[in-house]
Amino acid sequence: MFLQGPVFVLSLGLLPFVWGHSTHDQTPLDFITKSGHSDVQHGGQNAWLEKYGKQIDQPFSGPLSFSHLPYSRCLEDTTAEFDIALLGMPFDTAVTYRPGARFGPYAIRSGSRRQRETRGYTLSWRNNPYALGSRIIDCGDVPVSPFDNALAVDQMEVAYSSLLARPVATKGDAVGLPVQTFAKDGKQHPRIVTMGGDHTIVLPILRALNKVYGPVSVIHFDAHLDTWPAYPGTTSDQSRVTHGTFFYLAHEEHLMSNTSVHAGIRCKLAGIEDLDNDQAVGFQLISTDDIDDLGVNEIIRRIRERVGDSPVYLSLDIDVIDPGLAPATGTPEAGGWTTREVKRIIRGLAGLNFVGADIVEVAPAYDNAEITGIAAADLVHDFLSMLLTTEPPKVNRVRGPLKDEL
Ligand SMILES: [Mn+2]
Repeated sequence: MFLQGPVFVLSLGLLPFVWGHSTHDQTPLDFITKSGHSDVQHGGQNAWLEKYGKQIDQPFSGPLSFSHLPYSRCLEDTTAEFDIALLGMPFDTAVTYRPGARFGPYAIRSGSRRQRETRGYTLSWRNNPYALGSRIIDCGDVPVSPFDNALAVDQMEVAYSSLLARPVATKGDAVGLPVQTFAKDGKQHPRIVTMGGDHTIVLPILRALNKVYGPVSVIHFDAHLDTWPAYPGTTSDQSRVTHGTFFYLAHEEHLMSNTSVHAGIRCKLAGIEDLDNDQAVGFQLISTDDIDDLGVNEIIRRIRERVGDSPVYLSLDIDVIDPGLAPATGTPEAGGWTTREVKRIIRGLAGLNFVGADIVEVAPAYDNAEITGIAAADLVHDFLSMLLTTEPPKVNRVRGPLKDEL
């Protein structure tokens, strides 16, 4: 045996103490049992089930999926059925400043813990996106390489393409959605709400969407243009692929139609020539200050007019929101929109021909009290209502009982 002479003797010497200590530890349990705090007659293997019922997940407990939704590793589980998939892309190795957005999917899921399917009705939308007949599940995260960006970008494209190619769980006309599709194959395809990840993830997403839909318009909420051709000092093809250049590359590859729009821009520029380049890439620009001069409704009108009836992809960089309200991001810019303003604009976009959406650049290492993760999770809830309704909700004037409204 492995017990050697001196050790064995020492162990025997300790035995009475260990035994006595152990017996003493049982005493509190015996006391609880006898005094009725623990139910002895329900001591069998189903004691919990018989006495308390289901093992429910509370807001602060249970495994982590977005809003406690059904979770499936959809890339390997080809039987998973969905109309909308939540998908994490934990990629952050193409940033120009703070890294950390690889933890974004985790932070958004964590920020969603007080949300759930059975409590998803909002006054602002007047609906619960989980109760509209479409199947929404969390498809987990794409296993992206943190060591090789070319490999990671390919992994994200292949993953996105795989899920786009799955059949929808529910036909659109069964849940009041348009049956018209912009897909080249004439079929309805699932829609994916991607949780980033740094903004580079949009390049493989647009590549995947292009194969199914052709070029799409992009509605881009961001403090930054992300249309720059390259960063100073760039010396290789791979180093052109960054979270500030992916739209330029997408334009080079003809992945976008020339009808895209930025909203919330306020970053510093090299000069006016950046805006000339931005226009050439295909974007109109709504600045952060425009919300004061134009108002929310005019911003909504301009976005809708710009993208029209084209297939639309929505990409939201959390840094569009003021860093006071969403500090956990890679390249914060002071003086942004409030979370409430962004949510109101998003409500005004319902009914456009959305083929997918994302929220990116959540980097929770820089967060305080989960403020950014909670804001991002709430915006994802808005995305779901936006994707599943055919027009913006009417102006909200709910006060007390709804009788007057009905
Ligand atoms: Mn940005």
